[in-house]
Amino acid sequence: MNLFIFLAAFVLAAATAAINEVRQPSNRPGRFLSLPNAQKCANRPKQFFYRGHNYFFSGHVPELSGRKVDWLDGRNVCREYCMDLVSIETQEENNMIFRLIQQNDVPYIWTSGRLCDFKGCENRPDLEPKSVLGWFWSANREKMAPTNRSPNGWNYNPWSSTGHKKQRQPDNAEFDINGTTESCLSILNNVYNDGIAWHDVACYHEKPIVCEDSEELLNYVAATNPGIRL
Ligand SMILES: [Ca+2]
Ligand SMILES: [Ca+2]
Repeated sequence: MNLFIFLAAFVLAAATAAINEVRQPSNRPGRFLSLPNAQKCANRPKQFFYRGHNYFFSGHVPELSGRKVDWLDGRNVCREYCMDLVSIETQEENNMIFRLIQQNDVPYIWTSGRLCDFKGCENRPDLEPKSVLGWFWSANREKMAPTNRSPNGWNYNPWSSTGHKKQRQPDNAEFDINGTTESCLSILNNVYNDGIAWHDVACYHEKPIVCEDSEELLNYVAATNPGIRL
């Protein structure tokens, strides 16, 4: 029982922290992160597997194919399956996702990448300048490498060297057009004649998604559903 209370409090705290990420002026009001659905977690699509995590591309799941969602809805679709939008910590994982996009001619996908520009990110000199040091993976709240160089252990920088303004990404280009910040990380397939590459994009755009197992949500569902097979 104590474990349950601890886990419930933990998940609630994590959800509350994450809600701040989505309270953007351009977002619809009153939107929250979804909690996992134990049945969906047990039957989640397992399209491929890497370092202990299952993944799937929404275009390959009958009930999701053809569906495009904004960034928060993308997180929530994944979270109901005890997953989250993909977070890309290694070059090998990135190559795997790039290959998926290339082989299936996918125009773009959402990742869990997010700019720390919401409540709770203020007065953090370690996140400045935001365009270089302010990015993290929402799925596990892990900080990203500086955007202006190759991450440690990688031999290329996954951020595109061009975009709408013909500048390196992230460029926050949409802000100049309509005042919307480009706070979410999408992988675009040659949209700017730049191959498959990372771009900062405004979070309201609707895209297909790649989901990756969330250890936090799987552990929570395992602890609250004795005997469940995940
Ligand atoms: Ca990952
Ligand atoms: Ca951009």
